Amino acid sequence: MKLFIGNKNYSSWSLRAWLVLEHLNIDAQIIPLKLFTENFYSELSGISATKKVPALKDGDFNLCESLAIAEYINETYCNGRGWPKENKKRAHARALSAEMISSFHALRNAMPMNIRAKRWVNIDTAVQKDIQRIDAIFNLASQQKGGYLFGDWSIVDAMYAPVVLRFVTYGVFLSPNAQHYCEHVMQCPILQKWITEALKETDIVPEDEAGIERN
Ligand SMILES: N[C@@H](CCC(=O)N[C@@H](CS)C(=O)NCC(=O)O)C(=O)O
Repeated sequence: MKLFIGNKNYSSWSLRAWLVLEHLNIDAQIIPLKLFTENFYSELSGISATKKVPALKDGDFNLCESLAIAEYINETYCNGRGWPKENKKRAHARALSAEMISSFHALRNAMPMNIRAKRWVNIDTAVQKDIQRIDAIFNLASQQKGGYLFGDWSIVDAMYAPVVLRFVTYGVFLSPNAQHYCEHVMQCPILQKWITEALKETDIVPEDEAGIERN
């Protein structure tokens, strides 16, 4: 199996799919591609219908879209252990994952994932609204044992991990419980492995460079 990903510093959707494979212990060859280059689009031709990453190749089966990749891995190789066991928690985790895909455009536009940067950006009303909603979601972890949104790690935590990284990059202030969730996510050795590799990258994607430097 092969997973095509973008630059680790910038590619939030790639990170989500990669985290799912790593947390669920699924072996795959990782193919790194440099975002927006000619080679990126030619490598993805015939593999990713959207010409975007992440893209999965499993034998002759090709799949794009991070959440679909997570579901495919979960069903095909993990016997469902990627989601919470309890059906209402599982439904809630799926709803929050769908919300991640469909929402938070203001936050995502204002604060692109940029792991190696430390910046300030203008937080307007729309971005503040997104932060407040995500803060409420992150508070869910405080009602569970295990540190993740539904206790043990599940796919929904992969969906929100890039947001945690954005909050670190842009120094966003959160409620104590939401901050505690972020710290728990940041301590995960799997995420730290991605961060370490992201910090070694030197390519710059100008459209994902936002804000002014902070200490
Ligand atoms: N909804 C898609 C989004 C994928 C996406 O936007 N990927 C970006 C990189 S993070 C990409 O490949 N961009 C290349 C392009 O837009 O040409 C998913 O969940 O996988």
